[in-house]
Amino acid sequence: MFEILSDKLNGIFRVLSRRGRLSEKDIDEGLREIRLALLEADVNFRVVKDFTARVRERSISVEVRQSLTPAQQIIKIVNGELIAILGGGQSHLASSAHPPSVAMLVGLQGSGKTTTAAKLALHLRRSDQNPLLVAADNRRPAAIEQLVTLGKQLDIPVYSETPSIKSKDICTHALKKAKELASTWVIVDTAGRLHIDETMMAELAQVKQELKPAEVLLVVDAMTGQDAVRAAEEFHARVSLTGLILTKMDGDARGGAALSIRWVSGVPIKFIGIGEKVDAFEPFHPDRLASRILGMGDILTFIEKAEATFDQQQAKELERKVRTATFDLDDFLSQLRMVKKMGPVAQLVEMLPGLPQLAKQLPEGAQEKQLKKIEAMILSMTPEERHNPSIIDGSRRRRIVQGSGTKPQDINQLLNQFRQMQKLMKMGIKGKLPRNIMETFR
Ligand SMILES: Nc1nc2c(ncn2[C@@H]2O[C@H](COP(=O)(O)OP(=O)(O)O)[C@@H](O)[C@H]2O)c(=O)[nH]1
Ligand SMILES: [Mg+2]
Repeated sequence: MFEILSDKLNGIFRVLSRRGRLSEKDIDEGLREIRLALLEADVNFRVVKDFTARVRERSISVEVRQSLTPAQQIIKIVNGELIAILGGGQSHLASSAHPPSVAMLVGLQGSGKTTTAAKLALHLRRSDQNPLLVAADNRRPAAIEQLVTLGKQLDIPVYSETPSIKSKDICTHALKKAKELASTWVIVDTAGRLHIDETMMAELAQVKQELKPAEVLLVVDAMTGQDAVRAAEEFHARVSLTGLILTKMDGDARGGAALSIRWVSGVPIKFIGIGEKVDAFEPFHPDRLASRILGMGDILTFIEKAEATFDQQQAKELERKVRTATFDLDDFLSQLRMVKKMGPVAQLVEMLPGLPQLAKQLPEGAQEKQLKKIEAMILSMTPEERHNPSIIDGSRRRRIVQGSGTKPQDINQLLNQFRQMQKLMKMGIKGKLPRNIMETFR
């Protein structure tokens, strides 16, 4: 899930970051593409509209556009707003003051209710709770059987009765059983339908009244897109939900349900199901999903590291040199060192979107080696050579080769690259220049 959206967003950010300073028009163009990417991912149009309006409002500010890294600022804003539409922080399970706490699972048939009941019970037991599962889905004998089997497998008790008993009564008896077993949690698997209908809702309301649950959790299949979002709205209107569990997040759907459901329904996502196995289940973290969608490995950590390392004043000075084409090999060297200060290059590259593939093509440690070589060559030059490399002739080159333990080709390559950089600077293509040496890796 999310791969397509992730790729699209990364492409958009890559284009933006190549552009240096951003005009209002650049930002609007980027936003238009973000809007399209979200709509293609089946995100609810109201969510898309609100999201892009908020990102625009924050991105358009002069501080962002005039900053040294406008594209990265925008990625940060997008990340923040994604987290916001996903609910902000983590939403924990609520328990009642006196045990047992009851979690009632509701949802359409096939959404993954029964499987999720077992997953939740296992999750609770792993947090030192004592759960009891209740098979209140009396519509299909097979559903009772399914829960009993899962309970046996996990060694978690399951309360069940013959299907002829009303669900409300099964629940009454189950609560008694929970007292006997000193259960701290009771997890109730209720009957679903293929479609939302009046009988089901009335029955759920009755069961809810009986159980007085701490949690009414709607289990929805994330693969069903906007249908899942509508289901959340309707269930919430009828039985007033306390949380959502999104199942089948391991599927290859476009991710629109996950990205819309919290914002549209107002109900927090508490857990996600990520596979058929009973332990394929985890608490939902908006921030983790957002950074997964932005496909950034850990780009935020990278941005923070970069901000801490690249002194703003230094960067301004550098820009002045670029503008006046007085950037020399000494400046080049200090750029190189800033990059090195940030940590192993391979690790940095890992954190950048799109770059890991490129890094894989290089043998391990190759980038560091390359950087060390460049550093050695520049250090073997005299200050005059560094400031004005055009004076480097055959005999000077021999001296540098010996001093740095490199080959004449290496020096030629470095000087050629540097000449090209200078040429660009002289042409004054402002904003299109690599802002730091990392960009020469792009
Ligand atoms: N891939 C995947 N399959 C799931 C997940 N949760 C449930 N399923 C499958 O969805 C199907 C329906 O699940 P079930 O629990 O019987 O749904 P119910 O009718 O709502 O009780 C089963 O084949 C489950 O194995 C999940 O998170 N990922
Ligand atoms: Mg079921």
